[in-house]
Formats: sequence, C-alpha cells, structure tokens
Amino acid sequence: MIIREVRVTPVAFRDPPLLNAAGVHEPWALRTVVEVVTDEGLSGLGETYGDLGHLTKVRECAEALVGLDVHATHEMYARIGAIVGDVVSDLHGLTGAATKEKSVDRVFSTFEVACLDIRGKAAGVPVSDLLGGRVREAVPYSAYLFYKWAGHPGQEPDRFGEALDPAGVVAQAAMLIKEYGFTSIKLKGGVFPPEQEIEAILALREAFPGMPLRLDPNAAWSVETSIRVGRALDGVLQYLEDPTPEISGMAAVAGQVPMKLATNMCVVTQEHLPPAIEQRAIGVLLLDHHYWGGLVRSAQVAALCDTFGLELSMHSNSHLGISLAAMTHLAAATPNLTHACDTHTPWQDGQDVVAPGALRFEGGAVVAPTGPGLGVELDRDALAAMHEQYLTCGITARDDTTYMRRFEPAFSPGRPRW
Ligand code: GKR
Ligand code: MG
Repeated sequence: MIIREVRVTPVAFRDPPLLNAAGVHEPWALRTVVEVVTDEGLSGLGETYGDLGHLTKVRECAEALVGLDVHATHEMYARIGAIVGDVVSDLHGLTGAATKEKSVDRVFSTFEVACLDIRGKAAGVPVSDLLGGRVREAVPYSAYLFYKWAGHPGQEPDRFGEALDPAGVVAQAAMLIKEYGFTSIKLKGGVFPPEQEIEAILALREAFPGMPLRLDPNAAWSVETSIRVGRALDGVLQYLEDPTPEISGMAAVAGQVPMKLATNMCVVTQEHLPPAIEQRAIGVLLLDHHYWGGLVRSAQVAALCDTFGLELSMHSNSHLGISLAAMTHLAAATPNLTHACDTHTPWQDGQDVVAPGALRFEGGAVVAPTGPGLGVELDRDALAAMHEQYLTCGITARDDTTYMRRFEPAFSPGRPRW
C-alpha cells in the first residue's frame, strides 16, 4: 500500500477562556488534520498541533512521504527526522521543553496514526488490535476542570460559566460529571496562590467523596511550596502532577510528599526516562502519542514504564475526535494504563471534524471503536468550515501568555511562580 497523496488541513475551533500557568486560552484553538491516501484507494486520518512552525514541518514532510509504503515506519521516521532538522518549540511550554527528538516525534506521530488507520482498514481490524488488542472495552477519562472566566472579554458568557473560586470549581465539576458521567477529577492549577487551590481541592473532596482527585499546576511552584501543598493534601490526592520544574526538582519533592508525582512536563522524550527513573522523580507518566512519536512508540514507552514500576495516565491538549479516537485505541490496548485519561473534549462542546456517533461517552468512559482502523470518518463540511475559521481567526500559534497580557499587562508566567 503505497502513499499516493497526503492532505494537510489546518483548522480552528472555538475555545473557552481556560486559565493555566501560562495565561489563558485564546478564543480559537488550532489543530491540523492529516489525510493519507494510498494507491489502493484507502485513506487514513491523523490529527496534530496547529501552530505554524509545526504545521510548516508537517507540510514539508507530507510531500516527502509520497511513494512510501504505509508499513515502512522506520523509513518514514528517518525521512521526517532529516526534514524536521532543528528544534520546533511551542510558546506555552506546558508540555515541557522542546528537544530535537520531541520535534521529530511530534511530526511523525500524525502520519503514523494515519498509516495505522489505513492498516487497520486494510486488515478489517480496529487500531487497538494492531497495538496488541483491547484489554478494556471502554477507556475512562477524567473530568478536566479549569479555572475560567465567564466568557472571553468582550463576548457573551459561555454556557460553562465562571469558575474562579472553590464554589465555581465544584459547580463546573458537577456540570461535567452530569453530562459525561466522569468518575475522577483533575483540576488545572498554577493559576491562583496554592492555598486557594488547596481550598478548591478540599471543596471537591467534600462535594464528591471517594472520587479520585488530581491537581496540576504545570510547574508553577518551588520545591518548598510543592512539599507544603503535597503534605496539606495528604490522603486527598490520587497524584500530584508537575508541581515543580525539572527532573531534579521533582525528585526533591517526591521523597517528601505522601502521594505519587506525575508528569507530562519533565519526562517528554525517551532521553528523559533514565534520569527520571534513576532519581525516582516520578511515580506516574502521562503518555501522549502526539509527542511520544505515535501509538506504537507510546506502547513501547508503556512497556518500559511497566518494567520500572511507573504507573501510567494520559495527557491531553485541546483536541478533536481523530485524536480522541487514537487516544482511546492506545489506552484500550495498554494493560498498565490504569488511571483515567485526560481529555479536553467537553471544552470543544460538540465541535468536531469527525462525523458524529462514532465516539460516545458512557459513565465517563469512551467505548473503544471496534470497526476497522480508527473507526472515525471525516465530516467534510465540518472540516471545510473549520478550515475557513482557521483562515479568518487571525491566530497562527497558541499563545496563552500574550492573550492574558491584553487583560493583565503585568502577568508573568515565570516557573516557578510561588
Ligand atoms: O489546556 O491549558 C491547557 C493545559 O494546561 C494543557 O495545555 C496542558 O498541556 O493539559 C496539559 C497538562 O496536563 O499539563
Ligand atoms: Mg499536566
């Protein structure tokens, strides 16, 4: 099955004003949709970041893959590595520092997923079968809470409402749990002084007794602050995610707090694993196939984590249904991915490039598609409309900090901040 054509389409969709350590989400989030078409007429889908620097590399690589067999992933990785060349950074740093390896992995991932979609379709099996087969029929996701403004400044409030204090956070959790049935909760922190975020977590525990809780300040705290917060939340948190920057900082916290530390910031490529394991910096790794080099490489990292006794969860950024399908296939086929995964799906509020119906939440879990490939199909009208939004929205790269500074000119995203 030879690649005959690769279509690359950047899209934009509305995003609420979600707050984080880097600033606040802009009114539009960007993604790139990739369609790989073979000589036999089969096509496969991938989804990746939409930032212009990354998109440019995806476009260059798309041309270089024409003529390659969809099974030739080593050759594909080599060609992409030669083209990506240098480090391609993002502006927010919320998934850790960019490295050359990570830049290549980020571009490769989307093509790899599209090729697995094709291979699944050709064999008549779901992508999860190509990853070893499903060990769970549905993949649990967590209610991913954000502090947020009522609406973007100058616009009408959105339907999610304001969440700037414990009561607002609890109300948001209740809404997401009612709509999706989630059975665990993650709060994005690093927005307010840690004492206020501790209060929010305690309010969640009171409102949802027994439900696993996580807090993720995206490395906004010093080692001392992280230890203080970790001890204050003894017995309350399932895990504490990226309290402080760097493997060495996480290692200094890890031995001093009662709960496990998780990361999607200090361990983001293969080269980070040996020092993190040696220094016992983390107990949980958040996988993300978008920057861990696709589904097969993520499965290999999962096996390595099993060897070294690291637990697994899954990271997300604002995404659409192709990514949700890929995440679900990976999680369904990864035995040691036992924590509920993150997803931004509720914040997209029904906007999607995939035809409705293929992916559904039941009791907070997405039922793993059982049809051939990823099990999702493009909604071409939606794709065209979202591409038009990309062309007119005026955003070419996610920049939470600059957007925040429009409203709070003195805002500083320095990490650690507290
Ligand atoms: O969407 O603002 C956000 C999140 O903060 C995201 O960008 C992070 O990468 O979800 C992520 C995380 O767990 O760090
Ligand atoms: Mg995180």
